[in-house]
Amino acid sequence: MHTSRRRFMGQTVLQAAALAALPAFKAGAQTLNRGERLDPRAAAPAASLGTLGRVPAIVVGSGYGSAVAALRLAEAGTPVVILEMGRLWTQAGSDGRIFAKTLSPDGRAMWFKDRTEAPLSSFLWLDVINRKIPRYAGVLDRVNYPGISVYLGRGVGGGSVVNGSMAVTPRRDYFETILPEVSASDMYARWFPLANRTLGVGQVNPTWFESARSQRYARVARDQAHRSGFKTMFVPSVYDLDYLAREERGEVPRSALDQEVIYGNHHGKRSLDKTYLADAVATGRVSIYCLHEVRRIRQEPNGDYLLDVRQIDEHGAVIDEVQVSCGSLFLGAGSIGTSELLVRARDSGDLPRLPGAVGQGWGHNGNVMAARANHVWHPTGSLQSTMPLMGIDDWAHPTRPIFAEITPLPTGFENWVSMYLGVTRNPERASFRYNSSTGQVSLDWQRSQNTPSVQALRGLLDTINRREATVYRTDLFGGGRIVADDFTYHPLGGCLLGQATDLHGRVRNHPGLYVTDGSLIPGSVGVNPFVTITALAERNMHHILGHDAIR
Ligand code: FAE
Repeated sequence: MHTSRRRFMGQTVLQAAALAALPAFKAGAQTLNRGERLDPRAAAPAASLGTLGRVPAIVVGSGYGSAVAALRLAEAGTPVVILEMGRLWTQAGSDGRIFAKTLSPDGRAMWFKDRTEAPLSSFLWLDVINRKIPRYAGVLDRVNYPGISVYLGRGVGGGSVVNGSMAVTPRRDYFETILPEVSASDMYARWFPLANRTLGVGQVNPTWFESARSQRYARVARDQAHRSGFKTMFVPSVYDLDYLAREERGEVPRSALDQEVIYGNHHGKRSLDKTYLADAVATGRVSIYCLHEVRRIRQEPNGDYLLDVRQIDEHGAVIDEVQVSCGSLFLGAGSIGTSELLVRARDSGDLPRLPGAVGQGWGHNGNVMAARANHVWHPTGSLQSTMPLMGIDDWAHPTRPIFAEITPLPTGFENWVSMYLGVTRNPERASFRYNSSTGQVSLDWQRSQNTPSVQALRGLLDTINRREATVYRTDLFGGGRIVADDFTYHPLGGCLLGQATDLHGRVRNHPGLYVTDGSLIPGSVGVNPFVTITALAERNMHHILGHDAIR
């Protein structure tokens, strides 16, 4: 990818910000250095949030939707304040590492948990995966609702810091089904290409793929899929695939080949702090306040939005509670974060005119996982890249459409496992509900709503198992289960485009209030969602900046 000079400057500023103002993590220590807020001098004139009073534009969160909003606002000349509840992940702790080790995690791994909560809970039924950790503002969160758990990234860059880099543009016919009022011609001619370019999406070299040691697991599962009559495709990625090849040749420090992914990558990953956010910061108009959580949104008589913001240190101690107001408020806190903020605002009476559609239409993109045990003559390799590059495409199936990515199980030793993340077409939806006695917002998804997804993945893998005379692994997901249907990586919806908002993310009845993240997408996109979230945000921001006054 061509790294522009401006982007390089932005990346340097984000690095410098960390060195200047962020807490260091002390490896092995139960108590870590006391944190300070990210000094906004790194990106713009210094001022603590509480002294700002009123600003023109605030962006909540720093994931895909937020990063697009911040960049395009700043390019249009508007000073932007980003409020992000997580840390900036660019500074190494005393052990020389920015992120925790995957197999021996510490507090950096998870957002204020006493123990890690990894997607795989055991291996050979042994409780060897999750570890006790100190409570800390770590990079991965697992929000546990009664019927489903949702994995989220916490920190500057949101989900981009922890995700698997799979950067897939959805099938056009399915996109037209889920968002019929959005011009697919514009999306596919303009906004998807722009998103792919700015995110730095790349394609694997097929010749390298066929010979790479770290891709054996993918080739084994691909060949089995073909023998059962299924089609496969390469999965585009924002991981630097040249870097991956160099990792394999031993020329550079390993990251994808060092089991790194859900707790952060030290190298190779084009997370948003290296792309959109670096570009945004390089404009000189963007200030990022991290460890600042927006807790309440109200509207003032003059139409401005007033935010209650809690600043914490990285151990969770409250440093400050401040208020800041703005004329234009862009919510990019993700499907869960934005839906929670708006449902609470409406049902607590802070923003009572928010539409009834706020909090509706949530889905998990049909996410389910399962694994198969291969015969000894089909080893999957002791070296596995954490960044999936191959998927089984059975979306054309008449009754159980599925796109199943072949995912690694990088234990560092031969395990003969083929694992799959299924994205399925599940029509079930759920709603967010406010509990006035606790002030909490919950999600009413029921486990039984996963049935279409489980059936789709079973349909695919039962076929492969029959052909290969193999069986499922039942030792990985807890309780002897074949299919992991208790968590998702892809929360979508809650503030649907065209329902809770107009067709460009303007919240109904609330001039100056916008939604710019995955909560706009109605529960399903048929592939991994971040390219769609980014492209839709680009489209919406272009329209908004052309029509609305940002005051
Ligand atoms: P998101 O990226 O979640 O950003 C929201 C940000 O807002 C976060 O940084 C929050 O900390 C912050 N925030 C939330 N509430 C507040 C508040 N009240 N105040 C201040 N800040 C707040 O939102 N997708 C793919 O396309 N390909 C993949 O390979 C892939 N793998 C994944 C693997 C994992 C482990 C996970 C967790 C997700 C994965 N995803 C993947 C999903 C993808 O990361 C996700 O769809 C996007 O990150 C969602 O983007 P948003 O802009 O909606």
